[in-house]
Amino acid sequence: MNSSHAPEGTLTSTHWGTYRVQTRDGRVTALTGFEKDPDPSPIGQGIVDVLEGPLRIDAPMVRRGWLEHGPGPAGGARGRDEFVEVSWPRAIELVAGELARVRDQYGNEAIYGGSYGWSSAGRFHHAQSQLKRFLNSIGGYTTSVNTYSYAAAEVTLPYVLGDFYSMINGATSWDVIRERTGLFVAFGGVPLKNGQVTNGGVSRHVQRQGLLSAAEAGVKVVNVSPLRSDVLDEARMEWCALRPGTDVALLLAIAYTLDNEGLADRAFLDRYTVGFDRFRAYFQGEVDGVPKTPAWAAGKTGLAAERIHALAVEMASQRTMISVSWSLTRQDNGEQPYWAAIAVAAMLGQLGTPGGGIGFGYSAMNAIGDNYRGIPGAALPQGRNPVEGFIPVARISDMLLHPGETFEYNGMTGTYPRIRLVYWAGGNPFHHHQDLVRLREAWQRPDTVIAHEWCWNAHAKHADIVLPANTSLERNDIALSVREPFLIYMEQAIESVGQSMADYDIFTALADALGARETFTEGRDEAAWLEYLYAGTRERAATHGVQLPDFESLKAQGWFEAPARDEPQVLLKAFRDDPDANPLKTPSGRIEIFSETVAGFGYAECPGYPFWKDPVEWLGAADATTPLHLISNQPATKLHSQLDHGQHSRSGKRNGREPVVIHPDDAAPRGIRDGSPVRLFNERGSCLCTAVVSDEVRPGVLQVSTGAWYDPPAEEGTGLSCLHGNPNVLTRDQGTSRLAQGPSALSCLVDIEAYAGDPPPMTAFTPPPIRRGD
Ligand SMILES: Nc1nc2c(c(=O)[nH]1)N[C@H]1C(S)=C(S)[C@@H](COP(=O)(O)OP(=O)(O)OC[C@H]3O[C@@H](n4cnc5c(=O)[nH]c(N)nc54)[C@H](O)[C@@H]3O)O[C@H]1N2
Ligand SMILES: Nc1nc2c(c(=O)[nH]1)N[C@H]1C(S)=C(S)[C@@H](COP(=O)(O)OP(=O)(O)OC[C@H]3O[C@@H](n4cnc5c(=O)[nH]c(N)nc54)[C@H](O)[C@@H]3O)O[C@H]1N2
Ligand SMILES: [Mo]
Repeated sequence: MNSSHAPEGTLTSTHWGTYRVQTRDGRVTALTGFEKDPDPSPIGQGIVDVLEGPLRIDAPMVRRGWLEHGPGPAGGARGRDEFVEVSWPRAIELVAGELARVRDQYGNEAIYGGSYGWSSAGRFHHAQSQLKRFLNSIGGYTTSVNTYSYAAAEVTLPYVLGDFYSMINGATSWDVIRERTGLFVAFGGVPLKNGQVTNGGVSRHVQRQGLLSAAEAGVKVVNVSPLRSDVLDEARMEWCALRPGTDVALLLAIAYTLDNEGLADRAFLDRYTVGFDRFRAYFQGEVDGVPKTPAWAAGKTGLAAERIHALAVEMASQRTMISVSWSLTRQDNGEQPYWAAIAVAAMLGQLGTPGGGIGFGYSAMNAIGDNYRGIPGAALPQGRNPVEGFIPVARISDMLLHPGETFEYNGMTGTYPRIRLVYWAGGNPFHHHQDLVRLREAWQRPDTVIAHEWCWNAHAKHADIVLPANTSLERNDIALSVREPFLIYMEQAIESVGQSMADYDIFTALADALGARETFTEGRDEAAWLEYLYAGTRERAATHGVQLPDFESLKAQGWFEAPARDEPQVLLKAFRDDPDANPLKTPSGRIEIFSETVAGFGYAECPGYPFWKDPVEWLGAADATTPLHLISNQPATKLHSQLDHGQHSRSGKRNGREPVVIHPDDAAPRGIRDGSPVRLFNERGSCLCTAVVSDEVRPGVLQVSTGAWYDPPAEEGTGLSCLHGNPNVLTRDQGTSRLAQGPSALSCLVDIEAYAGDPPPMTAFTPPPIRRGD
């Protein structure tokens, strides 16, 4: 071995890539791409300039009003008060005391520990698992179910295809698409910006190469999206710029065309599906008197009827892969687009063939379509939660504002508990939730809000007690994702910044104070847990035919690469080969184009087959007050709100604010020019942005990436709810439907105007007022 060529720096893993950490004098100077990654993401570098500095939370902090008056509803002070620095022993005493008070007076269900969010990569220090394990060790908590990413699919696909996660992870490999696919119809595109990320840690970025090599091999890509940039121009792309939220209408008209022109594969439908005739009766107009013709769909989608007809015929004439982006589920009636796409794929009869059928979100993450034998890793055991109550994750404001009221979800009726204490570690509700003005009001209701954070974002600013967490550069960990080829030993690169601590050590101190230390730690420290989790991972890997090195060898090498699959992956191949031997996990074992179970729930908006209902907010309902549709999609320069304060994300802003992309036809009549400060608004809220005038959006559509740190003005009367450009002050806080109650952020109407005068200064990147040294 020639050690002079060994790469410099310890390895770290993040959701956006694996990097070598360069340090000098105990400080991080750069994150350079892992030598095994052909296409490293620049997002990683974003942490370097913010690891230390004014926005790093360097000590435990308590909101002054809480410290002086004790727990109780905050009446608007949460998010406005100053903070007081306290010592760690005092912070632990306050938090443990408050947990004990709430538990003893109101029971564990009064503690909300759903704590949704992505946190950082690393199996052991996964903040949400740490929190849940801790809360279970003291008697449990009210939890949340499903995700913000695709709740509607998580609930619906088990009824239609028997499962959702195996459908994502089982996506047909890019290699197969390159060789076998003729037409790739991408609803929501193949956005490479998103392929920078995989949850659990990316090691080798493959999306760019996957897409471009398919295009070079002759695969034609149709980008069905309001945004041209959802597919690289180089990728032989045809842009089909439909109105947002109308994919179901388009798919119904494709189904109608296939059926009426004798292009539907009846043999496939008979053998592999149930309920097609119920669906057929609907799209033929027998149920509501409205045949779902291309002309009908033209009125919904804004696409020409001829174009819709031609697309259907083109899809039936060759090997066609339908890709449906996850964004389609985060809208009003977000249960329906996947169901409709599955029905069309079934009519084409290509499910389970190499290069044909369906894929759930190519490039939604890096790992979709890769070709590795995933390593099924052991995770931190969370223990048992004796509290049975839960909420659908995006119903948090409803829960806080309407305790005791009922909600419908997936065929059952639940009751919102009365929450006294909210405990969050590893997520940012003031990033991810819709209608932040409403959330901010709801956030005043509990007695106490506790947050573990490492930076002064809106989530930290809206807590009563803020406990300073380490970043993953200040801890040892193991990263692996079942969807990625490398297992990484994440070696601590620097000492803890300020008084920050690992979430694990914070919870250990709290568990100790509450008499649960042994239950929480099982006598292990970080090193012992890593050995324990690695041993479990090694055992599991062996049962999957992957031999992992021993722990010391892994630490020495830094990484382990899982072998590629023997055969490239083809989604639903086993089912197609033999549906009797390999039935789906649906009641019938077949694809349920009509689901008796869902129909049995009696939800008018989900009759049990793919169904169109006009959304509440879409261009079909645009009027003089809200004429435009706002798309708030994933940001290219970061993951959600993480590292928004770092240099890389800031370099993507315009005049320091979040850009809004607007079509020239919408900009001109409003006197908006490229670079103009603008105000976006609707009845829920308003925010400042900087205009980027471009024809890469469809007319009538605005695009603002998510992730700009929420920045409510300190003063009343500015007419603004956010000074920075967080689109979630505009989005609607409404469940997708009663079936999944998922978030419906992408169904949102707004208006925009040029902002007259000097915009007020931003405060998102200023820490709150802090009183030190009491
Ligand atoms: N309008 C709109 N809204 C959306 C979406 C959309 O498309 N449009 N998308 C939704 C989707 S898909 C998602 S997944 C959500 C994402 O929402 P979140 O996952 O909540 O967003 P993040 O910004 O990743 O939040 C992670 C937080 O964890 C903190 N953190 C990082 N490492 C650690 C650690 O080690 N310990 C602790 N204690 N904290 C840590 C970070 O500082 C950050 O504040 O947003 C949703 N919101
Ligand atoms: N860089 C980066 N990558 C990420 C993330 C990130 O924050 N940053 N987040 C990760 C997470 S948590 C998730 S869940 C995935 C999400 O993956 P996606 O849901 O696929 O991501 P989005 O960017 O929200 O949406 C993809 C595209 O869908 C288009 N679109 C929006 N509405 C409609 C519609 O009604 N119809 C059609 N046909 N198209 C529409 C938008 O133009 C958008 O660019 O991304 C992951 N990858
Ligand atoms: Mo997500």
